Amino acid sequence: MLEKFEKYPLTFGPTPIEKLESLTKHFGGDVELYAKREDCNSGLAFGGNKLRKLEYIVPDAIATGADTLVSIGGVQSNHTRLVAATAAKIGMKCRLVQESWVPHEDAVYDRVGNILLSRVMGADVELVDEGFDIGIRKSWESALQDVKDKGGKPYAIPAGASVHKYGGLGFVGFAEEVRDQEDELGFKFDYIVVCTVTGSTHAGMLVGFAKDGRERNVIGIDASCTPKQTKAQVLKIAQNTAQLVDLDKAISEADIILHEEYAYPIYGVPSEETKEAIRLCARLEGMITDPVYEGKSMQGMMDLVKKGYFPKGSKVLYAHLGGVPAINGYGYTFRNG
Ligand code: 5PA
Repeated sequence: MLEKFEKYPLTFGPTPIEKLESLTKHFGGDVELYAKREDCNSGLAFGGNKLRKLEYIVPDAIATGADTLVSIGGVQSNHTRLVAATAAKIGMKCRLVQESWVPHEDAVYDRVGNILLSRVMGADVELVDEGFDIGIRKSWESALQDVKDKGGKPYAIPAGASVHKYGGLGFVGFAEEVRDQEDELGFKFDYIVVCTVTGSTHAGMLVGFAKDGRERNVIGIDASCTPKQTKAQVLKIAQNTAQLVDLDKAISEADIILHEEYAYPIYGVPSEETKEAIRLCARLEGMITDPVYEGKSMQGMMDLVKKGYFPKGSKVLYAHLGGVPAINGYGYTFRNG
C-alpha cells in the first residue's frame, strides 16, 4: 500500500511479536494476548511509535531544504523526544514547544525522562504554560515564526505528527507488517488494541487493516480524555490517508472504535486502576508501560478481557507504542512500587 512513498529508515525493521504467556494465563486463557513491540523499534533515543510516522515525513522535510524541525507536545512528550532524535540523526536543528498538558506532582517532572533526553540531544526546548489540546497551537506557530525570524528554515511537525499530510502512513505499514507476520505465524489476530490521543497511529492502522476487512477490529483506547476531538481527528486522518494510499473503500465514523472509559481522571494522570495494570503487566511479564498512554491501553485491554468483550478463543494483539521514559516523571506515584 506504501510503495509510491519515500521512506527514510529510522527503525530496525519489523518489530517482534511476542505472546504474553503469563498475562494470558492470569486471565484464564480464554483469550490469547500478544504484544507487538513498537517500544523496541529503534536505537534512536529508546524508540516508539513516532518513528514509524517520521520515516515517511523526513523525506519531505529534507526535500524542502529545511534546517530545523519544529514540534510540540506536553512536558513529558515522547513525540518531541523522537523529533529531537530524528533531527540529530539527519543533521538538522530541533526546536520544541513543551506545554503544561499534565497537572503533575513530581518536583523534577520537567528535568527527567523525555525532556531530559531531548535536552541532551541538543534540542532547543521551550516550556510554555498552556493546558492540554491536540489541536494546532499558537505557541507552535510562534516557534515556527521565531525560527524564520532568526534566519532559519523551519519544518513544521504537528503534535504527535498526526495532522501532517503523511502522518497516517507509518501505521498503514504496521498493518502490512502484521499481515506478513501472520503468514509466518500461521494465524490471524482477531483484535488489535491501540492507545489513541492525537490519532494518526489508530488512523493509519485502521486504513492498513481495512485492506483485509479488519478496520473495526482495531480497538482504540482513548488516553486523551477529550475523546470527541480525538475521534474526529482519527476520522479526518484516516480519510486523508485512505485517499493517499488509494484504498478502495470509504472510511466512516462507524469504523472508529474508541473506548472512552479508561482515560480518567484526566490526560497524563493515571487512575488507581491504571497503576494496577502497569504493576500487573510489569510483575507478570517484565514489560513496562507508562502512566500516560500504554498503561491506560493496558488497563483497557485487561478490563475488556475481564468483561468478556473478546469472544472465547480470540487472539488479541496489544500494540506497545513505547513511552516508557515518562515514568521517570512519576517517581512519587510509584515510590512504593
Ligand atoms: C502516544 C502519543 P497518537 O498520538 O498517534 O494517537 O498515539 C498515542 C500514543 N502511546 C500512544 C505513546 C507511548 C505515545 O507517546 N504521544 C504524544 C506525545 O506528545 O508524545 C502525541 C501525544
